[in-house]
Amino acid sequence: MDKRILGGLAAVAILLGACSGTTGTGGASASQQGTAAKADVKVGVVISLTGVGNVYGPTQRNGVELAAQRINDAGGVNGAKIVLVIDDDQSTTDGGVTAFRKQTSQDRVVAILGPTLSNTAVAAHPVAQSAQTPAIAISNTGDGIVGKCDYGPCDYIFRASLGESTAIPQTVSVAKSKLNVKSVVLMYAQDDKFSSDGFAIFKKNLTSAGITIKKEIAFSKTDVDLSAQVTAALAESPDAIVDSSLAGPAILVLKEVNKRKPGMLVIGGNGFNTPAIIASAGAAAEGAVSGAAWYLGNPDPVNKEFVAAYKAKYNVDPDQFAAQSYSALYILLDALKRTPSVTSVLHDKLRGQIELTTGVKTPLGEFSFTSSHDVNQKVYVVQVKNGQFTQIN
Ligand code: 1QQ
Repeated sequence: MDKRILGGLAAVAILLGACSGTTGTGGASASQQGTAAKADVKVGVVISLTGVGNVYGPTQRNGVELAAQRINDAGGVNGAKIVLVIDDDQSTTDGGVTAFRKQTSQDRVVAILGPTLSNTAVAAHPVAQSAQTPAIAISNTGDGIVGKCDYGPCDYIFRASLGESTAIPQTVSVAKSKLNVKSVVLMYAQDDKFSSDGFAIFKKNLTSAGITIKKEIAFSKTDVDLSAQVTAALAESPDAIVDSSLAGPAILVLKEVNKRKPGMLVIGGNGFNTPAIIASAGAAAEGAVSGAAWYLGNPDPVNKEFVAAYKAKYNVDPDQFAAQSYSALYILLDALKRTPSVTSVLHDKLRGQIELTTGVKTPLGEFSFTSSHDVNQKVYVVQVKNGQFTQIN
């Protein structure tokens, strides 16, 4: 056995002692045995604090830090403190891979929450998979994130974020039945996995709903001017414009549409579910529709309590991304508490316990995973009304 593996097993043994409350053996030093303070439980968080995803990462950090604080105040993981290791994935595949490598091999975290974008996840998750470290996707809504993954086995990967293949059919159904949409122009960023997956899912569902797609218009996630594309879309006189993109392009589309045809319905995907859209596009965001995993006004007591705690700490309302990262740490906590004291590899046992998650109370609702490690939850179709995401389904 090489030194790295031995070192890793020693760390695992210390951690198992810490998690289970039993006396450590083997690699545990005297100070970590008996009644001495339990070793910290390191949890990795890899999120977009810079780059095109930087409207999502900062509230993810707020959400997970609030959860860690509250969990530790309530006794942590059976008495052991959770310590977050937060790294910026820079919204890039390289940034995500680097952060996942660091956290699995250097920090030796028990699990990783993240990365922020689907585009990054399909590059970074294989790192967690080969290190046999569970990863929970907190905002990856594209296809192939869990279950069947293009890169090979992904049985260490879980998803606590509502996928577009579940959300978009509901959005399309509301567009047809409540908003009377009969024709659309479908716009999308072709160089971002989330955006192009969303495009394909919208296309399939619009077609099967009998809604005419008058034109498809591709652009780049880094475009800074979409006036020509929006002009071309409006020339088709559709009932609505569908835009599958991250927040940056979505804000451009909303502003251009509002300039040329105020009141025109714009429908989007998860990229729209940030208040940054409303803050940046202002009145141009009014009426925008998207499928969401969460909304602020959900009167469920667990959600109300979360919203109040978040507001007390940060002096601003949470968003869906904060709710998802907060929920994911509680889901992980539940599994960590149940991870038994054993002498085999902790990560494997932890993965098994994450699979058994059931009825964890979170702001997303009572949480469990499907057999393919996907989220099992309600879809909220929301519309921006008076500057607030309001449920319309
Ligand atoms: C993804 C997303 C983004 C829009 C938000 C983080 O859902 O990349 O999958």
